[in-house]
Amino acid sequence: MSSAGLNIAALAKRTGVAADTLRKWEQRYKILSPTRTSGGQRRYSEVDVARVQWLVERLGEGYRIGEAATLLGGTAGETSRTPQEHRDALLAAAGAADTETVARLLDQAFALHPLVETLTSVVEPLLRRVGDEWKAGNFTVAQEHLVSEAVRARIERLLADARGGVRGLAVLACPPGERHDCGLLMLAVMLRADGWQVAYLGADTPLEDSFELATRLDASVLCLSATMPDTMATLKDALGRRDKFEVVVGGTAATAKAVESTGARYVNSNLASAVRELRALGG
Ligand code: B12
Repeated sequence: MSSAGLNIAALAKRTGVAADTLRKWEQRYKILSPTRTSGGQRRYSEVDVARVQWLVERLGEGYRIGEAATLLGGTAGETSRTPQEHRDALLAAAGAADTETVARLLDQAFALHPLVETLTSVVEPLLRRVGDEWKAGNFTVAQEHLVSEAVRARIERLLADARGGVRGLAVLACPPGERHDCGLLMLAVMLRADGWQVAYLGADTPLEDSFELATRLDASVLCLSATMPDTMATLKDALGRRDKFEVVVGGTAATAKAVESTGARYVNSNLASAVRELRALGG
């Protein structure tokens, strides 16, 4: 922080929160971390400004101050976490099997960073690191489940926030035998945020059922996700039919060559560009 910093009156002016209220928040919830001048006067930093502004936004959404302060983390300094720092803190909490901290850090990451950034810079690398740690024998299956279930629960909450469908309808499913659905769930949330109506069917869904539902709902697109090589083998045998909607395949086991040989469309796995490509298809 610059040695100058803001005094309480300046902080109040910047944030629109009365100085008395700021003092109360500081004492009761420990959400600010002022430094002191040589004369003992408090000086607030830009991080403090950001923390107060963040709290004001939460209050506007209907949170009570105590709840919002808890979400913020209580200990001053946490809001300055970058997405990478959030990811590392989450990995450490998973390593310690600390479910409460995993849930709180996830809430915080989604509250503080833009959606696409939280998904691509916090959640996705976190899940991949967890997979690496599991493969290396450093994480148990229980620790891996702890993270993937917490992530699913948090993202499902986002999906439940209904938005009006200004674009088309997308059906999303994992083919039979494919249980990895976190990536597809992320795509579903991004599509919903982009204005699509979304029918999310999730893991291990019979292909016939996905096609039938997409037809019945008059969907613009059916998105299928393949993580395991076996899933791509299943798809190779089952696609290649003509439907009124586009069939799009993505995921780590999907390659452009393999997907296009089935007659379906390959869409690159990067979330932001996938949303743009899908928009062009029928959004
Ligand atoms: C969580 C997890 C599980 C969970 C899944 C829970 C769930 N509901 O998803 C459970 C416990 C069920 C599981 C089981 C297994 N798993 Co697992 N798992 C993982 C882990 C740790 C994370 C997966 C994940 O969510 N990744 C993050 C997401 C965001 O990435 P993503 O899926 O690729 O999605 C992104 C893109 O690909 C894209 N995308 C995805 N789908 C689509 C679709 C479309 C249309 C588009 C446009 C884009 C798109 O969007 C996302 C964002 O960019 C990975 C590690 C890793 N490196 O991923 C291992 C991993 C995938 N698993 C693995 C294995 C081996 C297994 C098991 C065989 C283990 C076992 N012996 O039982 C089983 C198989 C289960 C099955 N039949 O499917 C291996 C796969 C190796 C391989 N390629 O063959 C991995 C890589 C672990 C490792 N390092 O070895 N697993």
